Amino acid sequence: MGPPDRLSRAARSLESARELVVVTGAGMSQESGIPTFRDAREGLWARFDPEELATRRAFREDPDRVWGWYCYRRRLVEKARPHPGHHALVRLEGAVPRVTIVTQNIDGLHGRAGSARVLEVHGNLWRFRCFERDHPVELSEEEALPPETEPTRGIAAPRCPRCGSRVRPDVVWFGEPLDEAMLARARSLAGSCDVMLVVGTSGVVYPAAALPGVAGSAGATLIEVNTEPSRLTSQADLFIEGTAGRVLPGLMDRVIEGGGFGG
Ligand code: BV8
Repeated sequence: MGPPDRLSRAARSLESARELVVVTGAGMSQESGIPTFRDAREGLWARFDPEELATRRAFREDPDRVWGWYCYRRRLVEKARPHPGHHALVRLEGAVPRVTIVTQNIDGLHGRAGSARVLEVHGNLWRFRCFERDHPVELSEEEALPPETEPTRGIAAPRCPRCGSRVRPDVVWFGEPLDEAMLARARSLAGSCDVMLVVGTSGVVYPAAALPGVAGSAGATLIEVNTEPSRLTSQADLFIEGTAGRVLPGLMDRVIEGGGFGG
């Protein structure tokens, strides 16, 4: 009998886990048809440099361009469906006592798949607030998803009914702080989990990219699933090469075979 393969080794760790934290990035949504930020450097997305557009400055200078970019992304997300990898993470909740997903993604796919505990540390592009005063704003379907236009053409951002300032997506832009309470919760979970699964993230963007280090320093087992090594791979106890949509169901099958809840 050869050494247990990586999936089986990872399954053994998950079976004995009491608290699992799953950190996900854009690679988790890639098989749902949403381009990652790295892919975004090519093709159509080349004109949309997220680090340039996902900022207060870009919105202040050209709100219609930034609003149009988010409308385009909402249309992509609206057409997207959770894939077997998202559903495998939901199934994990039946095999590990406490599972929390800490996602950098703003597409809401983990929630749509049925994951019970999701921390959207960078917000959600289906929620809205106004630019000047952060008033929460409810939009109609028509305003949130205007008719298909050229993704590069600007779309006039709606106005806040309370103060008249432009409406923006309720997401964390570069240079903006994450929600303090949510970040504190994510850090606390990272420090107390016994296994952290890191899926589909390049580990470039902070402070989210520091979470695996918090977990590893606190003695958690770090398992990474990615199509290629990332900036976090050197910290991982186990690196499983492959896509989220294929590796996670395979991992879950082995955990079920192993008999579910840790002893
Ligand atoms: C802040 C929402 C401070 C918007 C996003 C050190 C400490 C703190 C901050 C910094 C720091 N150093 C630099 C900073 C500034 C900055 C930062 O980290 N910059 C980077 C570029 C160096 N951080 C910030 O600005 C943060 N704010 O710290 O504020 C502060 C404090 C007080 C007061 C004022 C300010 C805010 C960061 C959040 C920015 N918002 N998203 C939007 O989406 O429009 S970030 C956005 O980009 C994503 O959310 C995500 O976080 C990041 C993209 O990374 P990934 O998700 O990893 O995606 P990527 O494409 O890079 O990689 C995909 C991976 O998947 C790859 O590894 C690939 O191999 C793999 N893959 C592909 N396909 C698959 C796959 N894997 C599996 N299966 C597949 N099928």
